Amino acid sequence: MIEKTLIILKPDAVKRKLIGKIISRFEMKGLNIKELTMAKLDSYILEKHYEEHKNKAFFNDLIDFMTSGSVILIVLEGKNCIKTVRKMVGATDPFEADPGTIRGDFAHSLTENVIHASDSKNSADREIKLFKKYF
Ligand code: FUP
Repeated sequence: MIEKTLIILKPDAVKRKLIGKIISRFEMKGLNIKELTMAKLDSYILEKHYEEHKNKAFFNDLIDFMTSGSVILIVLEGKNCIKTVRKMVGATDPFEADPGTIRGDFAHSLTENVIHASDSKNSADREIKLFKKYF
């Protein structure tokens, strides 16, 4: 099934000049870039984006990190795109993420873990709508 998913290349990826390498992986996999923009996100939209984590101890650190610099927002499209991209991204904790995955290869912090990718069709639909104003 052809699907769309939302990717955020986080402030650490931009600061560490990793965005080209990461985007290149999606291109090599044959996924299509439907939208791509650089933006500085505010805490209002991020609190909505991460609302499932509102009561977690790491929530404030996560919002501070995500507002600490520019991000790249991308809508990718392709066959079984949501599951494929999640596999390419790897586990949330970079020390659990397999080598060959984006987090496994590039991330070394649980909060500053380089990339976000929608985890289901419902999340993808919700997140693409939430960030639509930036495209
Ligand atoms: P993921 O879907 O892999 O991005 O992971 P989650 O939705 O579980 O978590 C969202 C973000 O919260 C992660 F990318 C990093 C951050 N996080 C922490 O900082 N500490 C934790 O213990 C768990 C997640």
